[in-house]
Amino acid sequence: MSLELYLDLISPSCRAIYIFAKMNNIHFDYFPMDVLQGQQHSKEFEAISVLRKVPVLREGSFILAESVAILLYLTHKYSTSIYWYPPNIHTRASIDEYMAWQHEGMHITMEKVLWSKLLIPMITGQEVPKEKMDDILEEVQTNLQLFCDHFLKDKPFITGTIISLADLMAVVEMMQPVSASYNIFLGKPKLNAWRLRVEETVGSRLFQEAHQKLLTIKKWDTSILHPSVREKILIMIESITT
Ligand SMILES: N[C@@H](CCC(=O)N[C@@H](CS)C(=O)NCC(=O)O)C(=O)O
Repeated sequence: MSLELYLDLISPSCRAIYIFAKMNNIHFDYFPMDVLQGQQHSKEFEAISVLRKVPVLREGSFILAESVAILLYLTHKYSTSIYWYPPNIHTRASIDEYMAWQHEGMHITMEKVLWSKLLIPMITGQEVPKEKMDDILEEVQTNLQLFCDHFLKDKPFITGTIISLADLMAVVEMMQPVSASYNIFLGKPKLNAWRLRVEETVGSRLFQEAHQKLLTIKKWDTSILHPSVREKILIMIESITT
């Protein structure tokens, strides 16, 4: 039974799964998706997942959404290296803790920078008002500080001396502002050293491959937006600017 992964590498959680599967030599059939073109709303994809979001895993009749669930499933099912999600109960709990925190503490915050600094101006031709931008960037700095103080501390990686699922999920999120020319690692030597360690462990080639679409998003042709995506964008603009 083949393993199918429906991913759009523009999405941080999809990049984490892509990198994880490649690093662990998990063979999968890759179904590249384009959420900015609304492919998640197609009849074919809706038949696979009514959630209409990526990532999605399909293995025969077994279908799984949600990146954390997918990563854990791959960890349990395939013989992945033990350090990704070690059996020690406290180490495992620390990884779970980060993965529970990251959706609000990291994903939403980092996504806001990508949208407000790059995508909204690209799509609407209008800059996000400076006060709103300042609020967003302040939230980013606060959450990065929380990440450093609570999760990373003075360790090379979140769980200690070796990479885990938590590091992988964190770094792909932090690349979102980078694609909007807001390098959150600048002026943060400890955080930057951690990022370089993660990138080196993943392998620069695979890291770049997984991030290529995101880092060239400036070339995206916004004149051909799917109507549902345009609608979502308006909701996003509203939530950022009001
Ligand atoms: N909590 C979900 C989030 C999934 C999600 O929001 N995916 C986004 C890409 S990052 C998506 O598919 N967006 C398309 C849409 O909302 O229409 C996970 O971690 O997998």
